[in-house]
Amino acid sequence: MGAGTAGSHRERARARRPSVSAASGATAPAPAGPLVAVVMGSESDRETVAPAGALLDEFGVRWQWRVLSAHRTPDAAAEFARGAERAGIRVIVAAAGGAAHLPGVLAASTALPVIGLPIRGAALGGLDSLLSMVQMSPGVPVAVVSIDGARNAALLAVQILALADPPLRRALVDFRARQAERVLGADARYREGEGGKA
Ligand code: AIR
Repeated sequence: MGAGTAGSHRERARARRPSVSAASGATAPAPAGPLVAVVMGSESDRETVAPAGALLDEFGVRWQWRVLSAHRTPDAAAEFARGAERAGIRVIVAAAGGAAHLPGVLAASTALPVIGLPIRGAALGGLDSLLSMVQMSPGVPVAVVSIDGARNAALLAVQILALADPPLRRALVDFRARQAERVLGADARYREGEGGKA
């Protein structure tokens, strides 16, 4: 599981927010399990998918790696999906290349949101993976991000979690504001004719 980076937005927010049991008023231990599962079809996907974990760490979101293949380990993939919600998982990011049926296979066995992350392969540039994920059967959606879009997959997972987590939502708003500041800062430098020097 990816540990939260010390000093992340989320950790600061968590530190400000003691977990209190409504019944007793006693401080309860924070739940320790992962909220996001980052599943890849093969270990060979790891380098492309790693930025998703880094982004989740940045927000202090607990997550876990899994390696499960829709074709090579179909039973284990379905079993994982069936038990994910009970295990405390709230969002699944599923990355695979080629004939990438992993997100669909997982989505078929859980009501949790599944985010498909298409992986660029040597033969067809990732379009094969994208198209394998995106045209899901009506009734069983998969939210698909761009080819190799690991950070966006993780950000979408954070946005889903943030719906029920005000500190995480504030961290997201900060993230967007800092992102906008960087662009506006670059724009200002270019307007002043100093873009090339930055
Ligand atoms: N894959 C594995 N099982 C089903 C699929 N679609 C994908 C992996 C990887 C690609 O096949 O997600 O992107 C090649 O896997 P490998 O293990 O041969 O390198």
